[in-house]
Amino acid sequence: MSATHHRSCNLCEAMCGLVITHDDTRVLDIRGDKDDPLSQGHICPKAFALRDLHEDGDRLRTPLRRTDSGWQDIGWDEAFDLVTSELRAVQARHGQDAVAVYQGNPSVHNLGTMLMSPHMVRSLRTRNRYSATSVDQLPHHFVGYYLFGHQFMLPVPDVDRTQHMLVLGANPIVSNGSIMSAPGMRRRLNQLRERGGQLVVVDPRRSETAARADAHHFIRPGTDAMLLAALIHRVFATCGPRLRHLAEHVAGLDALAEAVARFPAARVAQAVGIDAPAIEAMADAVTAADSAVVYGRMGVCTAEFGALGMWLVTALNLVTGNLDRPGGMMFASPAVDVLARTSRGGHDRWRSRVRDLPEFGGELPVAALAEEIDTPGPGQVRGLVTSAGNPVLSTPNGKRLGAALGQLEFMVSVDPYLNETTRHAHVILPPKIGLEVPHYDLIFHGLAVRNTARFADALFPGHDNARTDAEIFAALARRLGPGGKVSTLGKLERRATLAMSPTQQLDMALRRGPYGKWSGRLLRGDGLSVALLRGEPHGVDLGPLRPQLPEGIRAKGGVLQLAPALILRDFDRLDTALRREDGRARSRRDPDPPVGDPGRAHPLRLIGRRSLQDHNSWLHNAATLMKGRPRCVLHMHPDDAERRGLSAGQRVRLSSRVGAVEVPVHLTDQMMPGVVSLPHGWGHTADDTRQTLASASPGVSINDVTDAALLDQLSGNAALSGVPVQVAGV
Ligand SMILES: Nc1nc2c(c(=O)[nH]1)N[C@H]1C(S)=C(S)[C@@H](COP(=O)(O)OP(=O)(O)OC[C@H]3O[C@@H](n4cnc5c(=O)[nH]c(N)nc54)[C@H](O)[C@@H]3O)O[C@H]1N2
Ligand SMILES: Nc1nc2c(c(=O)[nH]1)N[C@H]1C(S)=C(S)[C@@H](COP(=O)(O)OP(=O)(O)OC[C@H]3O[C@@H](n4cnc5c(=O)[nH]c(N)nc54)[C@H](O)[C@@H]3O)O[C@H]1N2
Ligand code: SF4
Ligand SMILES: [Mo]
Repeated sequence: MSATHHRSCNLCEAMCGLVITHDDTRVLDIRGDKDDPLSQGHICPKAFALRDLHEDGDRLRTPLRRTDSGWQDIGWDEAFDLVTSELRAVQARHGQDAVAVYQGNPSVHNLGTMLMSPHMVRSLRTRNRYSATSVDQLPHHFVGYYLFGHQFMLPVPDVDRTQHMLVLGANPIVSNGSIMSAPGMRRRLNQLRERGGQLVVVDPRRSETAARADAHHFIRPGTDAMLLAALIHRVFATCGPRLRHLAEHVAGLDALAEAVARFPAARVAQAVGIDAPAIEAMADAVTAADSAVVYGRMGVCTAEFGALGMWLVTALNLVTGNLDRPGGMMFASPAVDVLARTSRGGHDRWRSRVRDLPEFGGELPVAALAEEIDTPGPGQVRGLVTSAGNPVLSTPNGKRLGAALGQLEFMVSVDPYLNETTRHAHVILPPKIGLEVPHYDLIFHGLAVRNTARFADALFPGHDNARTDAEIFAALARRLGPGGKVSTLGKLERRATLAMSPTQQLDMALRRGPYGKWSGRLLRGDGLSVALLRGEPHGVDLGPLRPQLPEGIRAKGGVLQLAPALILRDFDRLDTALRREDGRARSRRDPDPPVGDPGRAHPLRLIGRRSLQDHNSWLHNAATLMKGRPRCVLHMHPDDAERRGLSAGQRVRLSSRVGAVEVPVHLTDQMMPGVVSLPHGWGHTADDTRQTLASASPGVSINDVTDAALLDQLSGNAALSGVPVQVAGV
């Protein structure tokens, strides 16, 4: 007997509505839900991986313990007791900070993890907290914190109403948007063109998005902040700032104008690789449009000036009058008020032991994790919890991290797979995932281009005796206890929360939220609650993005400080980098740069690449996605290949300061000359992992070549883009 189940896909940020046909145990079909108000039927190939994940025989079903004779199944209670006593033992021997925590990307796509893991992490009371944030979107939080007054105040492009979109370092046609949940970007961008709008893309690769743009400019990796400074400079020099309704609420315009005065188009042109008239035209197109939005993502963030770059993206939207305005950069109004429920953040309240890198939002840069484990001395990390992450493949110099994990006294991983990271654990706790858990997007409804809300109960019960992430974290948090002084009221609250299911907690949050049953605002005669959402299987439409400022500003005095001291100081660092880039540009013209010139050993710049069939490191065991040609291939411009005597398809050695890998090369003029591209998330090992398909097509890890020493000094985000490399035939 078949039935249908409706839910949104939890794999990426797009939240596509799905209609799943199933019987008692199996998925029969997965389609896009045409009635979903956000995704309107869109779906990508990865959605079918939900079925593969459900059926995957390699997925772990019971807790595993590593012993001298291999992995051994153990019971849940035994596993929880063991983990608790081992973690506390490491802390007793070496201090509280000796246990580190790493939380990976699927954490934010998992309701239970979002609600329950903070209790367990708090129990540990460690300053060594890490996550995928610092190889990804940390600069966005940095801007949220310093400009708007809350680390989670992240504006999103009002893509459905804009007349001009300037995209830097994002490929939303493939990624379906990030910090911009926008399923079906192809349709949305077509509609932009149909209503007479324009799309301009800045990317060192003619990406799938760039290929559909009205204009595409190659940019030298890592130089976006220079370009953005020049764009703002041009705005000030031509029409001047237009602040509209925010005029009374902005400070620091003169200081910003002075700071960007050092970066006119003519000065940055050579370093960024775009000529001055084109830079000026890019700025003029933004100011001339009825509405415009400048959107920067991975390419801007994961660079040496990630935070300054994102700051300038936001500043450019602001000074052109496009912040908080339909068709510009706006804030979502989600049904669960995440801002009210979370800390506004913090910066530099403590630093990492080895490299003295500042904390942000309670976390240290993950680029520092390996050295914190493998550098001896007081405060050394000796124990680790990983959850929903694969940092050996996803963080810079992952090989060093992999080796470091082998030295830990105790490691536990909450993960459904035995992979390149979890194989180092002493205990693995495998949760139910995907279709086996209830789903509501706590985070991404707040980053979506339209306000909607959608909830689904679990479709399948999961394996006998299996646990959810929420149950795992609650069990550990209970056993670990609060880990320090807590008031009696605090203790009661903690106990009550740990006893509630994620769905119950969500229900309370929805009811108290801006559209909730208990908030006084009525929706269709009734306020939002889980019960209401259960009766709306396609989700509820809460309308287009609405202006929120100045009331919504959380920064001190309700004022947006455009040029705080730490931003102004970073312009000096940018200036130094610009001089260095100019030097490099000169040595690029010189076919034989002098010995000792960094351009000589590693003259190329390495960037990443995403594909529609991949999702970071963890869907390479999904049968539907592993069809077709090999995807872990280095892309290179034919001229760069010719200079090195390389031919299409040949194996090459890609090397950097820290490591080297061998991959096949694909020649394409989609690449900017001087830049090569390799996807991340590959480099699977058959050795001691249990992923049959992934081991059969392992690929190599780009993060064996990326360099943990390269990071944005301001935010601590890893500079994964623009790594200096060399390529040679093997
Ligand atoms: N299919 C698929 N979708 C995904 C994912 C996936 O793995 N596969 N991952 C998800 C995740 S976790 C995230 S965070 C999002 C990311 O979403 P996006 O940010 O849209 O994803 P990327 O494809 O990494 O896009 C980065 C673009 O920046 C370009 N770039 C690289 N360096 C530079 C530079 O220095 N300057 C500029 N201007 N451009 C540069 C790259 O060529 C690339 O086209 O995607 C999500 N969606
Ligand atoms: N060079 C380079 N490196 C990059 C990037 C890049 O563009 N270039 N992109 C970066 C980005 S944007 C990101 S987000 C990171 C991702 O980095 P990570 O988050 O560290 O890695 P993932 O590959 O997403 O691994 C996800 C893990 O979670 C497990 N998992 C999946 N679902 C669940 C669940 O529901 N519960 C639990 N407990 N576990 C689950 C999977 O089995 C897998 O082991 O990689 C980053 N690394
Ligand atoms: S774009 Fe694909 S992976 Fe992302 S939510 Fe939609 S169907 Fe899922
Ligand atoms: Mo990400």
